[in-house]
Amino acid sequence: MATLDGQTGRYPMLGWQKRPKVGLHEFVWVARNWGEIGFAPESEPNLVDFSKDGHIDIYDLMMLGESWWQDLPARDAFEPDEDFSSGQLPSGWQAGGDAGWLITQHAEDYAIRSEQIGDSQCASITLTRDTRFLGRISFDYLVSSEEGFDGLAFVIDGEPQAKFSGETGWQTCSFEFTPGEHTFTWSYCKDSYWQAGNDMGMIDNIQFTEE
Ligand SMILES: [Ca+2]
Ligand SMILES: [Ca+2]
Repeated sequence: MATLDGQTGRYPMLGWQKRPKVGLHEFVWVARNWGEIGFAPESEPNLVDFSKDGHIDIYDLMMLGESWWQDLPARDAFEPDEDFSSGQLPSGWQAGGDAGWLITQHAEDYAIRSEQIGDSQCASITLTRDTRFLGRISFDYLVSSEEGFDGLAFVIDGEPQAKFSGETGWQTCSFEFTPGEHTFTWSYCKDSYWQAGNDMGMIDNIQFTEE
């Protein structure tokens, strides 16, 4: 079996350069047929991994193998599609409403948080994704707000999916979507009076998986 490229810290890659995100069944097929596919150690190394661009490389296969070993669902081994680890708001995220969202640090990690807003205002951020599969979006959120009155709403294509309010601590949630283009919006909104806690919402680790 090929080994990791220790000099660059990058990983060799297996084909499918121009494909959209590869489904789990294809991923499993490649893993099962690993020995027959062939692998050129001198081939172009690739920085990005399966969860980010649909390419399957040896690192992804190692993670898949680990997940099998632990008898866990394979997708638990995937990395998030967006974890804000660059420390900058990634392109494609559109601010809206009365204010937007900003990169913020929590512990030794980056996430995004709603900008400070006044009463009766909303800070919103939207991500658009064209997906070719029936899927599920999951993300981590933290809300610190006046419970029941101010909070974070998650909306898909204008349809509210959930509202989180009060002191939530970090939680994870997930929602289904159909194939096609969708807008995913996170809005921290306040009613006309009062505030509590840190008065904001945070999100992190956005992940798209095929159902
Ligand atoms: Ca993060
Ligand atoms: Ca309020």
